[in-house]
Amino acid sequence: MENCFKFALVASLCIVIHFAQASRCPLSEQDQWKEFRNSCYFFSETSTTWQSAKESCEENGSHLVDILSRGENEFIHQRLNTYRYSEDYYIGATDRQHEGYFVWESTRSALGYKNWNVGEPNQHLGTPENCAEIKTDNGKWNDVPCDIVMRFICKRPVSRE
Ligand SMILES: [Ca+2]
Ligand SMILES: [Ca+2]
Repeated sequence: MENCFKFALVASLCIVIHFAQASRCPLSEQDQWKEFRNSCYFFSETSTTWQSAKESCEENGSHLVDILSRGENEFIHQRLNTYRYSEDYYIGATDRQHEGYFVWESTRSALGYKNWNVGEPNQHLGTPENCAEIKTDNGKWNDVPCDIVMRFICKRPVSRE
């Protein structure tokens, strides 16, 4: 009986270690975290405003995603397609501070790589559009009102252990 207990203990320890090594991103019940090039990405299943999305990312030790390269944008676009979900997702770009001057919220740095949709950002019809989304259909970005409710993407570095 005692040996049996020891075996169970070792076996469960192995499983814990296996998962710790297999995943450098947080584990979650619905498996929303995905790894790409030393970063972890969280694809929300709930919808909210841009500000609330930002806070939700920060509670997870992450920030609203900043997209710094074409490869990164393609990774995100592909993931959105695998969800076969038509809603667009908030990203971390905003021109809340200076109209027409978009920065990544997490670093306050100007956008380097950009992937705006044709005619965007357009501050549509003069309505304040100070937050940005990535479109699920083509992976392009669009400025939208910050109080629209939609899904969102967070990003953080992978764990180093
Ligand atoms: Ca704007
Ligand atoms: Ca727009």
